Amino acid sequence: MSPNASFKDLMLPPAEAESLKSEAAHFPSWDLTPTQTSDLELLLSGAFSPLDGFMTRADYDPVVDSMRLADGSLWPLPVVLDVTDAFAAGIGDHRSIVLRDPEGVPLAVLDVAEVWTPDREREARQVYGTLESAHPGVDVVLNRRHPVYVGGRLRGLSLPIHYDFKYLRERPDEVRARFKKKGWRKVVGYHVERPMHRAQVEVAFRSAKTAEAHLLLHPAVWQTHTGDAEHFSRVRCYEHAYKHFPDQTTDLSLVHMAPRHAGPREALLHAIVRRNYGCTHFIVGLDHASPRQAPTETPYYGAHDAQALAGRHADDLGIRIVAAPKYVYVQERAAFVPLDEVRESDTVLGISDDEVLRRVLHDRDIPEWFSFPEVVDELRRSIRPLHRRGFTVFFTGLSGSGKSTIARALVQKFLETGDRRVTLLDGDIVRKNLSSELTFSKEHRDLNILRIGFVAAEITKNGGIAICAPIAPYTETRRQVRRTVESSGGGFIEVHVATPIEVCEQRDRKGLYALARAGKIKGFTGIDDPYEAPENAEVVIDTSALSPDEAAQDIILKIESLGYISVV
Ligand code: PPS
Repeated sequence: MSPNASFKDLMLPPAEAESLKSEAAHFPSWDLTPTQTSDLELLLSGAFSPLDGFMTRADYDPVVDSMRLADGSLWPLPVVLDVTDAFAAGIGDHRSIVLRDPEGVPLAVLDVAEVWTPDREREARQVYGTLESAHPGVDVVLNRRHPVYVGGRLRGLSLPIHYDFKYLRERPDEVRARFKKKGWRKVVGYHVERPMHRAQVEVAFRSAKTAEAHLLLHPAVWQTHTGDAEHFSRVRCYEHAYKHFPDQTTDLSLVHMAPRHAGPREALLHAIVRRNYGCTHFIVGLDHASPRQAPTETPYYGAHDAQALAGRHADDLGIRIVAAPKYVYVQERAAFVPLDEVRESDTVLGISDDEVLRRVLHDRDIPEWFSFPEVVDELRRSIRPLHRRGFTVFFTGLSGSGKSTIARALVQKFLETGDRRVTLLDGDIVRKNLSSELTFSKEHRDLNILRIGFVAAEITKNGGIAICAPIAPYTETRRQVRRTVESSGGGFIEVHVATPIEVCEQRDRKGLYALARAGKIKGFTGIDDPYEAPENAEVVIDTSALSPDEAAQDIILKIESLGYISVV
């Protein structure tokens, strides 16, 4: 495949798609994850052209090591279909599998060329330059992907269906056709995945002017869950920002593309996608696609790395790179100015994305020099301040550690203030109702905790307080619950009730430790079953030193310090 290979989508003509659909009913069927659905859409629509399917090792290995496909053309990141061991084993002699969306609609047939177990550590190290799980891209590769990859060509049956902002979602061939119709021969693409304020508008507008090109504002969108309010708000912000551009020379369109957090390599991918959408130029800013390291907020990659890498591959990309400087606001000039044009006497003002969010969350002022009033109103309308959001207090600790007692005290205290609905999901109560058929095997304990997490996330999403008090002995499962709750838009406060086992055993309120010691209960947590203590719990409590009332007060203080309880 040559870098300038002509653009091609992977959709079958309708009649062929219909007949393949009936045949596919007998193929092994894989339900795509949201990220896989997003990749599939980019592959089928031709946005990932020249790729013609999910990668086999022949492409994957050189892409991971040196950003080249098997034929030597430039491709910066793996595009893989990860599946479970069980599914991989079930493929057996089948030569094709069918890929479905969450509702079971068949979207494509993958003609299987290879099934293999990748070295995901190598992938993370080569692609992201680190093995730190705190890096969000590394976390996906190491902890969230299934262990087996399936590679092969795709035959597209139907593109994923979106019900939101249909008028802004376009395939590459549609955008190309519009450029042609309008006579736009030079178009600079602008990738954006955060709300656009005045500085981003300056970057896009001035870059287009520098390149003497038309401008395609091309935000990448994805939804973390159904009803993700931030997604809708972000797109409405783009619509507001778009009105500030000259409409004769600027277009707005959305591309469904989940972030990969891969910094410089991802900048190349963003450029290739825009090439396939018909752009001739692409804007690469400082810190392009670079995730930030907590708690310092410093980017993982060098500020100029993405521009430098894109510059080195300019001939291979098939699209010209416009390296955009950072624009800052200079108070004396009441204007945005490239950072390298700032004089020593200038007063430079800036507000980081995190600071904007903090101000919205805490109902604080956002000045007009920074953003457009409509954009700020939109953010305020859709991002609820923390003190009006829901949250989950998740207790974890040994049996008899005091979780339930403190949880009950906390419920009473929240009910006293009465500003949010409170639901208690106590270990014992859940076991009697939601999880009555489950045992205490690792698998069933995990299932139990994930169910609690699911219910807690729903309560939190709707502005309530969920108080959970299971043993929850496994770190990874607790982490999954945290992710589910946090992605529902609310807070997650983990409370480790770290009462020593000797104290729990001495109390032995239910007589279970005695039974476990006598071997009458097998697999009892802390006796002959593991408890993995949390390392980063928001609150740690030892009830041998604190009364339930004091413990509940400590938790309330922590929740207050996080902003979920406020004087405003
Ligand atoms: S888990 O591991 O999170 O799914 O456990 P959980 O749902 O919280 O249930 C814990 C309560 O079940 C009782 N029980 C046991 N606990 C631990 N191990 C074994 N094998 C076991 N068998 C029964 C015990 O009363 C726990 O209640 P608490 O309130 O924690 O004392």
